[in-house]
Amino acid sequence: MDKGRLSKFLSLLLRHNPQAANITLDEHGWADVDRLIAGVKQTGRNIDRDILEEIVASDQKQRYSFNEDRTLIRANQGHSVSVDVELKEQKPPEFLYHGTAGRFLVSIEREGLKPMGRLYVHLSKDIDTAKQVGKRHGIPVVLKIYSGDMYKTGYQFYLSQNGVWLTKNVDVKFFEKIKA
Ligand code: HQG
Repeated sequence: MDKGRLSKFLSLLLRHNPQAANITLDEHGWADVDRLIAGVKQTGRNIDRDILEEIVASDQKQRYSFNEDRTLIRANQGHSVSVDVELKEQKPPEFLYHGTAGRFLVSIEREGLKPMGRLYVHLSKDIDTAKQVGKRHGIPVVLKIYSGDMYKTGYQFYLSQNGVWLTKNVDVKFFEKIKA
């Protein structure tokens, strides 16, 4: 199996559905590496410690981390299951960006940005990254987020291990659609 597909399966297990390989995540989102490897093997996929290490090291978005002694692994962000990955609360830059698809705009302009299936709304620090995120859903649209103003009014922001900005929701008054 190619590493891209195996990495997608890891995302599924470590963010959304650990049961798919019969494993569990602890309250901080960690899975036991040996159990993960055994569980993935049981699904008929080819994996071992070296393959796993390579996927983690070469992942373009640095989606996964090991703990210090490399016995545990977790996804850095993107979860739908309720885990606390010990995100650091941080003051955001004045502006952040959210990439979405044109077909969601009517709803977003009515309700604001919501986490939908995940625990947080995902925001990017630059327009290009946001555009790539939006493309995953259709014709990309980029929203400029007034994160500085949000922060001043008490919204909390978190920066994940791999550079994704997260917040619980974004009210309609804190974004505008931009040409990207
Ligand atoms: C949209 C990838 C209707 C939202 C990326 C988005 C990211 C609404 C979609 C990470 C809405 C949710 C997350 C509302 C928000 N009405 N639609 N009120 N509020 N939406 O995939 O941000 O490759 O859960 O705009 O790089 O696209 O997985 O979130 O289009 O960081 O590591 O609902 O996933 O990383 O879609 O992507 P998603 P996302 P990975």
